[in-house]
Amino acid sequence: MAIAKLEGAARQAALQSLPGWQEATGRDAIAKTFLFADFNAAFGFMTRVALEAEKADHHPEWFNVYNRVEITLTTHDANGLSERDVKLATFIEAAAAALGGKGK
Ligand code: H2B
Repeated sequence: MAIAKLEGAARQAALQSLPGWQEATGRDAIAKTFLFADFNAAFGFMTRVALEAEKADHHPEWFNVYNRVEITLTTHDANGLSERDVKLATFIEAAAAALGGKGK
């Protein structure tokens, strides 16, 4: 299913509302790394994000080592960034804050 790419002023506004998220190099995606106190907190965070991702049918690309979670968001069905990534990133920000995560 085709989904609209996020472009122009709407894209700039969305990115400004997401502190610490960087445009990925070489692809149309955004990325952020979070650090937690320990694995328990990191995995608790990932669990919250996983349940939300499944509910929204929009899933992160991510990598975890102990207390670090590296996340990349893009919309495969748009071949780039879409409003769905902004929505998930906004949820991720709240979940990270709730679990004491800090952007790296
Ligand atoms: N996640 C992401 N990040 N992008 C997508 O385009 C996407 C997804 N599409 N999760 C969904 C699943 C799609 O493949 C299923 C069939 O709805």
